[in-house]
Amino acid sequence: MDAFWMPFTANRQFKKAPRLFVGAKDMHYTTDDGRQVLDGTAGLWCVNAGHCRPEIVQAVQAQVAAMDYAPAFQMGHPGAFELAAQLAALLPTGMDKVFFTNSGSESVDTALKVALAYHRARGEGTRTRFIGRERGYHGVGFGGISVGGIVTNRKFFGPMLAGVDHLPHTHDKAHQAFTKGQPEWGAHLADELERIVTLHDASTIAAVIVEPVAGSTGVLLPPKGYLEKLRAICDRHGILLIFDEVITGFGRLGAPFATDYFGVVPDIITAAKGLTNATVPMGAVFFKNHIYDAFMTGPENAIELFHGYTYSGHPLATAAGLATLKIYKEEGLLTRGAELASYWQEAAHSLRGLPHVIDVRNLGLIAGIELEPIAGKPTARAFDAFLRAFEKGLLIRTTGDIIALSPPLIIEKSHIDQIFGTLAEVLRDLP
Ligand code: PXG
Repeated sequence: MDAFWMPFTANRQFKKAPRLFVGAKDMHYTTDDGRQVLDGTAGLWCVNAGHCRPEIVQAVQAQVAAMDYAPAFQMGHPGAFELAAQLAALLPTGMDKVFFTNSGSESVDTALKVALAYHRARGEGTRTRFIGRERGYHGVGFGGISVGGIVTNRKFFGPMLAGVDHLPHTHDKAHQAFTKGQPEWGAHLADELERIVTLHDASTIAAVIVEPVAGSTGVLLPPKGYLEKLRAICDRHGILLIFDEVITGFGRLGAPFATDYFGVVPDIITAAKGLTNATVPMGAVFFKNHIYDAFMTGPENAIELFHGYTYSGHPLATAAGLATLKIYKEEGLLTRGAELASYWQEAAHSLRGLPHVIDVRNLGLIAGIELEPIAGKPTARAFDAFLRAFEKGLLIRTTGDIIALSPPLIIEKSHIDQIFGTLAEVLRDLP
């Protein structure tokens, strides 16, 4: 156990009592001691079509046998063009340009870099600031932690990107606790962007980046009208709006993307996770056409964007992506969440009134259950709940003292009953 330095994990605690998965199928994991564990989190918000789908497995197997790798720079392979075209068809009108990365963190860095270069290409090179949001999570690259707003992800890592400012987060239990769906209260928090613009001047600001629904930080929902206001303020000041849809993309809210769900169209969308059903690592950034077009000037033999990864559009990832999109389409998974959302909502809110529960929030197939922290021991109570749920055959995810749930989109009502039934038992037993 010693050699592997595990990510975002209490290494010493884990290695004393390891929890290992060795198999997965549809809604379940198999542990190394042969137990079935219901996946309440789609892995880490990513296995949207359920585990080990044969069509995806076969597509990856066929691709690795036919061509393992093709150079990503100055060469191509058909799968990357085909996947980009199919993604463009899923995206809002006028957003047809797709850049491939290998993770959400890389997608965020790509989006931020393109935002800077875009303004520069248009002769507005003074636009170098980014505006993120408190409690935002945009991965772990230096760009992502700079615009992110989770203190533990930032404080150890020096000064980060210069010139970043943050909006306030939108969560306020006094006004919003136990709201079903989007809170009524809080749209005015978007007006803080206007204040920040006045402080720095619009001519210095490149882009605003937010998660339409903040996931990692404990399921924080946008108040009604909030995203619309951000869009309007960005438009007024020529600022690009980036939606980080690494979690909300690919059906999580019951619509293909959060932009569809909320009816607010950003200039750039970052994605990863559900893109390949997590079978092969892959991220993507989607751009409105005018952003791409701004780069397509100068001599035709000149490289337009000095950015990219060895594995941008990797053949195994594109094969997995194409097979995944086919399943999403054939099984209607990108809108399935809408059919189950009200059942999911009522099941989640049935936990209200159980010991330690101080808030329940939900949207699409996401739920957050916030527990009262043990005095002086933040995160301990939720982690205890995580261990107890795992013992009872349920995988949940905790962040701080918040339980986050985001099951595969193939979930059935009986699984929903099992998730919240098990959680109710866990909460009743929790000290
Ligand atoms: N943006 C958002 C909105 C994310 O949620 C990333 C970027 C970074 O993606 P990569 O692929 O670089 O990890 C994420 C990742 C959790 C959890 O349990 C969430 C993420 C990753 C791991 C755990 O909340 N989100």
